[in-house]
Amino acid sequence: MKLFTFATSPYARKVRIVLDYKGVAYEPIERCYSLDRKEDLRSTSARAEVPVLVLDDGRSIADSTIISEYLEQVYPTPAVYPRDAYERSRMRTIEDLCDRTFDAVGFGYFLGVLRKEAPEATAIQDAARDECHALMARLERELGDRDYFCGEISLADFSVITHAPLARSMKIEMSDLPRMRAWMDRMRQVPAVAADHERAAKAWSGVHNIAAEFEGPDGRIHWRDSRLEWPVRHGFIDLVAREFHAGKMMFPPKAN
Ligand SMILES: N[C@@H](CCC(=O)N[C@@H](CS)C(=O)NCC(=O)O)C(=O)O
Repeated sequence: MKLFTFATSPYARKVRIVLDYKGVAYEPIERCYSLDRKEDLRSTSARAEVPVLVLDDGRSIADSTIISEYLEQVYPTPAVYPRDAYERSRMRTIEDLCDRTFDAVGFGYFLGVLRKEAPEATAIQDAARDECHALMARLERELGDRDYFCGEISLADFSVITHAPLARSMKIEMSDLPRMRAWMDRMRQVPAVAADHERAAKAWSGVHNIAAEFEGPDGRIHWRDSRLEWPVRHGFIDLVAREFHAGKMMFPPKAN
């Protein structure tokens, strides 16, 4: 199997952790359509996003949640879905919180870093920091006194671990989050998570210019669904409008 992946993408990282945790062999292919405009990813994925899993017979599956569900069915052991139905729904809720909200908070934060000359630059970073802290507090409550979010280790843990370290990058005070701090240390002991951490840290250490990580050859940035909702919800609609009118936004291709 092949996996179209990108070292700093939380969605691609989640799927790589699942593959590694289950011991499934695959060939990783680094792609990011907005940055490299390579047609092989574009022709495999309707939304031109990573991750995409390409099976040995050429069929492909896009979207981290859908790929994880496929992997769980085809490679059931070790399981990454809880057996209990309610815990499984909690797992999906936590994954969704990461995919929709945590991801958008990180995107908003880095947009503020990238557009440092914009009048809203400080305010958007502050709003992201506030919401990141609120998300970490929510996860602290979800964790409770468990070792892992849903009892046994699951996709919920693999989703959160690709986002939670952002709190440290944003210099968020974590003294009121003792369970999350202990959980992060616990997760780093899992070999598939440690391998992911190493790959992501190596990729971020090579990022000397945040623009290179965001802007494609024509200066456009990939936007979609919740990444658009977040700055509008926080009142940064003028910043979004300026990006739009300056032709700096690109969206997933229209359905065909
Ligand atoms: N719902 C998708 C979201 C995937 C996604 O947004 N991937 C981003 C990377 S973090 C991407 O490929 N963006 C396209 C681009 O930047 O060209 C999933 O869960 O896999």
